[in-house]
Amino acid sequence: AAANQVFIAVIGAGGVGKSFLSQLQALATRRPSPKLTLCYISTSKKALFNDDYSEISIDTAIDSLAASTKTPPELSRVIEYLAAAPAKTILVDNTSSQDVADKYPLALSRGVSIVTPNKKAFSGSYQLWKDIFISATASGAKVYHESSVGAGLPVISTLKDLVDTGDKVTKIEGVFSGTMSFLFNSFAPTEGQGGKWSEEVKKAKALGYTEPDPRDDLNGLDVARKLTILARLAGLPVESPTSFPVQSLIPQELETCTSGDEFLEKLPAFDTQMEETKSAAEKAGKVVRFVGSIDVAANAVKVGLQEFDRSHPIAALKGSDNIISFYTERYGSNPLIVQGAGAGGDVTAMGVTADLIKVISQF
Ligand code: NHO
Repeated sequence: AAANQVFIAVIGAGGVGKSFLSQLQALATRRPSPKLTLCYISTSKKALFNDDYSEISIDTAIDSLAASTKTPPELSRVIEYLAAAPAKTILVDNTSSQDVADKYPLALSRGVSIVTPNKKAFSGSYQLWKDIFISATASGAKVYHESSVGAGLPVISTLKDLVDTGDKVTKIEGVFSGTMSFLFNSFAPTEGQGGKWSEEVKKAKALGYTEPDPRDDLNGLDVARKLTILARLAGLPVESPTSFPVQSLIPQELETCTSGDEFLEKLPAFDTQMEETKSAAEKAGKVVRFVGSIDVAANAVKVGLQEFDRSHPIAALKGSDNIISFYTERYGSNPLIVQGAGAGGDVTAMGVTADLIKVISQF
């Protein structure tokens, strides 16, 4: 096998996937060795690859994919194709697909490393979580998912370092959703009026902050997934993201909408509900924010709205910023805090590209 070459397969070419490709292009130019060879790229509708693994040009990959007449092969066939490549391979999953996530144990057991911002594999069933790490340990293939929490912010790597160096994490809390942060910072700012709830939701989607379906953000599930991932890394065997209390901001009447678009269309009629939540907090001299917490000792995870004084660091966040506080024995009563942009294509792709570099450095 070629020691100076790494094959890369990219599944998913949306907001994050496109940003990742441009970062990959820059990385390949900056670091000519090992040679990073894109050998497969697909969306849910199309695929592009050559049976002899010959290179797909990274800078024109999106256009070539659009022009391709191939439909994506079955995933286990894609994995066999990668496992048979004449050098080490990395699968970059830039989808939010559960089907792709379910195939990680197979890929890892066949020696294919994985880097991904997709939360589904690590926040799905506890069995899948175990299968992933057992398969990776057995084959030596690597799996990194920094961007599954806090986009490119060093959240997962920080937590792993705390745990691996023998610190005891007692509590993790903060704002874990870029979309929710943006929504509340602009809908209920600490100063001034703020915009209409439904208008801000549309903006968050247009800015690439939301999940492919914005309802996954508003129902709290995205935050629940992130907390599931962090809780498991901190040692709690959380069964699933629906096994603890999660507050949804989806109006009951809109729970039956069949598509994200239909939901966005009907949302303005429910703006008054959110206005009421906002003014209730205002009357108490506070602002409302959407937060999550993991109490490790009490084995308790929760997600939902909470009121904060205007001077509180959580109230004062800007844009799509996340803030994550790690309370540990070593850090005492002053938590280790990670803060910054927590959503958007470029910052999410940054975490993916950095993970890719980590994997390559271990080959
Ligand atoms: P898109 O733009 O919808 O792109 C998805 C792509 O996957 C499309 O090309 C689609 O064709 C392809 N696809 C779907 N299913 C497929 C399948 N079975 N086979 C092949 N291709 C398939 O989604 P994004 O925005 O690019 O997101 C991609 C992944 O990154 C998702 O798993 C998402 O959860 C993850 N991610 C995104 C962000 C972000 O900011 N956009 C973040 C983290 C992870 O930190 C960010 C975050 O948590 C955002 C969150 N909404 C928040 O905090 O507000």
